[in-house]
Amino acid sequence: MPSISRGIGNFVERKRVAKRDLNSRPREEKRREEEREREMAGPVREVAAPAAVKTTALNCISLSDPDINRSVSLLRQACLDSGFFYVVDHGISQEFMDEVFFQSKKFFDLPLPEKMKLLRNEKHRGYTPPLDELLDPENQVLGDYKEGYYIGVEVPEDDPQAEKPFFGPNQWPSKDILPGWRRVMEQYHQEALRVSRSIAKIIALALDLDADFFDKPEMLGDPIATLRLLHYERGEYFTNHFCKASNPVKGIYGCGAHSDYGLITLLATDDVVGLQICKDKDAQPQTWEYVAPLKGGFIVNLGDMLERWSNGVFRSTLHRVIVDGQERYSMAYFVEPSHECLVECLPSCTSETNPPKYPPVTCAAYLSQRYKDTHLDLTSYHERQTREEQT
Ligand SMILES: O=C(O)CCC(=O)C(=O)O
Ligand SMILES: [Fe+2]
Repeated sequence: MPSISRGIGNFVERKRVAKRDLNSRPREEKRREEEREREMAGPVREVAAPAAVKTTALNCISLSDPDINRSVSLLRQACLDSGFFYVVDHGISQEFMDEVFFQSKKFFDLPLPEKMKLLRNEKHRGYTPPLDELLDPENQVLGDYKEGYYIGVEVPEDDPQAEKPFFGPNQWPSKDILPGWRRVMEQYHQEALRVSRSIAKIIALALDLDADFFDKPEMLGDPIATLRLLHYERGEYFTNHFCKASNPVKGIYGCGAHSDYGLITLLATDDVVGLQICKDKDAQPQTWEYVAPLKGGFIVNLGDMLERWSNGVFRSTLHRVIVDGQERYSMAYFVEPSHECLVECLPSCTSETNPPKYPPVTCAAYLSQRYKDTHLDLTSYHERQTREEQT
């Protein structure tokens, strides 16, 4: 298992190893070869769903708690311990959360060719099919089995901001197919941003900064905030012999081990257990613990940018998803600052004896590299389409 990359330099280095492999044998080709091998070997044994899995205890922060000192202390402790905590009383109603999940399911229920019409574009908006992403190349054979849908900040085509990476118009399923879908997703995006800003205030206080530290224009003024709908299928994919149940021994995961890239992630899940965290990414062997779903609440985790800002005091935590034969839906809301934001060690997190551990990096440059390293090159889809059209 890789230890998590500490600077962008290390990250690039680790991924370069994976890239070399991809270059010598294109991933699409490797994928087919693996499929053939699997067919020959017969179905992969399904890992039985754990009857009663042991889950880790996480601190729970209520956003309506009038005692801000208690919230700050709970959050600080969580950030030092696991980098994961629950957030409740966030002001998004259970009915609305249910509606977002319902709409998400409706999209993933569409036939694959329909979803492929909305394949993610170079701005990272739209549909990501299974195996589009490879988060942990050292331990995964093909890629993540989840499928997803990216929805970012809606920026019209003619807005000068649309020239920036990650900004531009979203891709929306046609109203005839999914009426009301866009409205629900846009509302959820806005609500999740509001919740994120409230959490960022508590994080700032926990780092001995002013409460509005992350509210500055270059921080969460014009953030790169991305909603990603996720679906972990239970069944089979590509061929009848190809089982998608996670099997760590064989390098099959719903979502491979990784840490998120930005400030924080707000994760909403259905009630199917599957998320695992590794509190100490440097320990060998690594210990993985399940996180229990919390109906109506968010599971919040810290991203790599916060680890960099805080000079490693608040750590981004390695996590992954094991799908044990049950279909699962989740929604991740990734909160990243504005494009030009320089992520560098905060004055409150360094001293003469504790110099900055990471070089400063702009948000857009850092994110672009991370997306490039983990997602399939879009040209491989175009090549496949051309091949299919020719045959
Ligand atoms: O689906 C989940 O529970 C986690 C997804 C995740 O970690 C991610 O998309 O970054
Ligand atoms: Fe994640």
